[in-house]
Amino acid sequence: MPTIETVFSPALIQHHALENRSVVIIDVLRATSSICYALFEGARSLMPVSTPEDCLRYRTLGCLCAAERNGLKLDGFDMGNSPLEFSRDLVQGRDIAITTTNGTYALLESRSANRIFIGSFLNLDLLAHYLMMENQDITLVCAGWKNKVNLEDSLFAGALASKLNDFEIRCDSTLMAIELWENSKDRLYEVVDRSSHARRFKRLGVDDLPVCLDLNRCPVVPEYLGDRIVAV
Ligand code: 3SL
Repeated sequence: MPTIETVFSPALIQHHALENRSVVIIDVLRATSSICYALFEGARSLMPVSTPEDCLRYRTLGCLCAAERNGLKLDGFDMGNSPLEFSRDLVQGRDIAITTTNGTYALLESRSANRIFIGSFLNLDLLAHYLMMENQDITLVCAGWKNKVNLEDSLFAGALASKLNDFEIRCDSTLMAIELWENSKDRLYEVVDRSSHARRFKRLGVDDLPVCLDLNRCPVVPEYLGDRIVAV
């Protein structure tokens, strides 16, 4: 029976062996939601990179460049990190270099994994179905906020884990995530709206909770292959 583990923060990755496992990167608000949205809207690929400087280098290759730090779009980039910025008319057929505060960081920190997938509420059911078919050991990596645990990524880890019935749960963090999900799933918006990142959004005038919590809006399975994320 394959196993499932949950890592609540990128700071904890060092305590987990990711080799021979599939990883799901989770940054509900908003990087992994934006990646699912962009691929569903027809983007060809997304290249996660560490720094805004690295990101801009891709412009000479004809890529769109997306950069966010501390919740804000950086000046001089085509888009920040709101899913709604990745509209079909802008992204269809395009490659997009992207750097974000936590989501792309968590992904790049997980590169020792055998395979890396992208999870969000936008692709929950299809991703769960795909992972069941693949039947590999899985580690759910929550991006959190600057190495701190956050509510929305932990919730999503619980939502996904609760659908993976054929997996053996080996760690308390997965049990905790499932408990959280079971206690919150009937009032998802209300629970996430109390999170620190939702409060940060309110301060910044960002209104992306509705799109990021829109269950199964974007049925895609994004996988990081080589240096880019594509829909498989
Ligand atoms: O940290 C990240 O990767 C972002 O998702 C943060 S934000 O939602 O764009 O503020």
